[in-house]
Order: sequence, then C-alpha cells, then structure tokens
Amino acid sequence: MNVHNAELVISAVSPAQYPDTPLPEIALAGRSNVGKSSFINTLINRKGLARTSGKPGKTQTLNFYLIENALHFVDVPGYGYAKVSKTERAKWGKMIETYLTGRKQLKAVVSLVDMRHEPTADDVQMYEFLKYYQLPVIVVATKSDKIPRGKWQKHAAVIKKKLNMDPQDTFVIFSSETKEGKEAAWQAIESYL
Ligand SMILES: Nc1nc2c(ncn2[C@@H]2O[C@H](COP(=O)(O)OP(=O)(O)OP(=O)(O)O)[C@@H](O)[C@H]2O)c(=O)[nH]1
Ligand SMILES: [Mg+2]
Repeated sequence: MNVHNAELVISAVSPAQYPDTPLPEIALAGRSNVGKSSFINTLINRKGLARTSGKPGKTQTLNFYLIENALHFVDVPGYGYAKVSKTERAKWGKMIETYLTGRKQLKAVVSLVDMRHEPTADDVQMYEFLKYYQLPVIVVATKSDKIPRGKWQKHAAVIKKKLNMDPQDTFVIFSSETKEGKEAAWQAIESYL
C-alpha cells in the first residue's frame, strides 16, 4: 500500500472510545522500545506521526491510526518495562486483553521482537496468548540494521524456534532505519484485510 493519508484518530483506554467503524484493524504488539511506533511510521512514510522515543513506555494508550480510509493501525503500549508499578501493569494487561480478545475488527497482530536477541519470556507469552485466541500473527524482527546480513538467517531461526512459531504465520526481517522488509510487511498485512 502506498500511503498518502494517515492520522491519529483517538488514544483510547476503553472500548467505548474505540472508533465506531467496521474498518479492519492491525494491532502492533511488542516489548517497550522494540520499535512498534517506528514500524508504523516506516509503513506510512511519516517520520513522526506515531510517537517514538528513546524512553521506554512512551505509548500508554491504544492509539488508533486511520490509514488511507482503509484500515486502522492500533499502536499498543509495550510490555516488559521494568519501572512500572504492579497496579499499572495490571491495568495495562486488562486494557490489552479487552482489546485483543474482544475486537471484531481486529484482523491480525504484528508481533515485534528485537532481532538481536532471543525472544524474552514476555515475547513468548504474548505470542502464545495471540495463538490461544486464534489471531493471525505477523512476526516482525526489528532492528536488522544492527546485525550483519550474513547472520540474519541464524537469528531468524532462533526467533522462530523460541516462539515455536506457527508455520501459517508470516515472518518478516525488518528495519525502520534501512526500510528493509517494508514491502514484505505490507504484503502480509494486506493479505489479512
Ligand atoms: N537501529 C534501529 N533503531 C530502531 C529501529 N526501530 C526503532 N528503533 C529505535 O528504538 C527506539 C524505540 O523505538 P519506538 O518505535 O519508540 O519503540 P516502541 O516499541 O514504540 O516503544 P514504546 O512505545 O515505549 O512501547 C527509538 O530510539 C527508535 O529510533 C530499527 O529498525 N533500527
Ligand atoms: Mg511506541
């Protein structure tokens, strides 16, 4: 998809605030700082529409971005950020679970993992959660610009194995720095719309 129009529609914390439209939605899940907001910006050719930051935990709400009047990207707050209180974490869990398990418009989840490292226990748990609810997942390995190309396949194999990845799900090697995987990611997303 070649995107010319994209806008933040709403930052929501509860279902009453979700946009009241039948448009398909693609959610972005992943650890804090993995590159979810950067992924959105790359796919829509915009530097700073989705807020990014060196500070983890920047995205705290479900941010709905309307893309070409055709779909919504839903930027989900990252998990695995240590400096968050138990109460905050429980609130986060409830908000995410409510959205991921109850939203009819949700067609697939882009699950982002840092390509440099083996997926964390949180990453595995998120993937298993999505599979339990039978959601199609596109696994996106971010920050590939930080790994030499010759090691990509090895890192990819480690990630797929650790996640016990469903062969029906798509795997994309990605970088918001080099735009590696942008077309492959769009192709996977469009297959679910
Ligand atoms: N080198 C490199 N840096 C990246 C890439 N993607 C994101 N970053 C950097 O990683 C940091 C976090 O990126 P964000 O897109 O804000 O991450 P996020 O997952 O939205 O983080 P939260 O909103 O806190 O959950 C920023 O400093 C980005 O510039 C990438 O592909 N390559
Ligand atoms: Mg973010």
